Amino acid sequence: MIQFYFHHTPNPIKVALFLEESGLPYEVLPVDVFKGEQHTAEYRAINPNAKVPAIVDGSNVVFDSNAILLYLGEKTGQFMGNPNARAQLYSWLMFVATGVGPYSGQAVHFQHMAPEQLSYAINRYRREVERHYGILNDRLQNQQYIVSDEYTIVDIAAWGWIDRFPRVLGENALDEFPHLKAWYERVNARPAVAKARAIGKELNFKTNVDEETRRALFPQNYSKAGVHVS
Ligand SMILES: N[C@@H](CCC(=O)N[C@@H](CS)C(=O)NCC(=O)O)C(=O)O
Repeated sequence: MIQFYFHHTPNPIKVALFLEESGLPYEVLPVDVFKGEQHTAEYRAINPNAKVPAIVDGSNVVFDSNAILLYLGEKTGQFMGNPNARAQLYSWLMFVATGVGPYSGQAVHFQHMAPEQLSYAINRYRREVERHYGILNDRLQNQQYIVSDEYTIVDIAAWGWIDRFPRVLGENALDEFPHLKAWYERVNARPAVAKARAIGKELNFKTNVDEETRRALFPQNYSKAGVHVS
């Protein structure tokens, strides 16, 4: 049984989708990142980066959503696409892992979480996300999924963040990217998406952003350079 360290945020939901797609048995272990549970010594022994998701699969501990998707894809042989397209799968997975994900996260941060509206930062991250969306839109013009016509872990990884497009770029953002929008609707129609979305609905995660939450999510804003404050 896989232990799945979860919070209802974009990176864990990718892993939720894989687990639901694959049918692997798992149990959900909530980590309330708004309360700072990611910083406990027990959790940092599992994920030294103090973020969700992470999984424990027997003696294997895996952190980072994209590493987990690769690990589970290789473990099960599912959603890895055609072996002849492996170079493309790695390339697009890293494009999502290092581009779409972190830039979307920073766009959300500077628009919705930062104490000041810094137009340079907001513009920088929004424009980059728009550029990434444009690259995916072009890629999807003539094929159903990101690597090829086959649904893979790259679609699962991208879906976790594209699902947050209203908060990242605004309610109508996908209208400018019709092929990406069609892909998003195609992935959303998969039964596993509804199941992944339902995970943790019964969990009472903290939702309000107060001083405790700001300290939990942005500890570097409260520490001296190079000094960790837990
Ligand atoms: N590269 C990591 C990023 C993980 C990440 O940023 N997770 C967020 C939730 S989506 C988190 O744990 N936030 C709490 C925090 O930063 O303290 C991954 O893909 O797993």
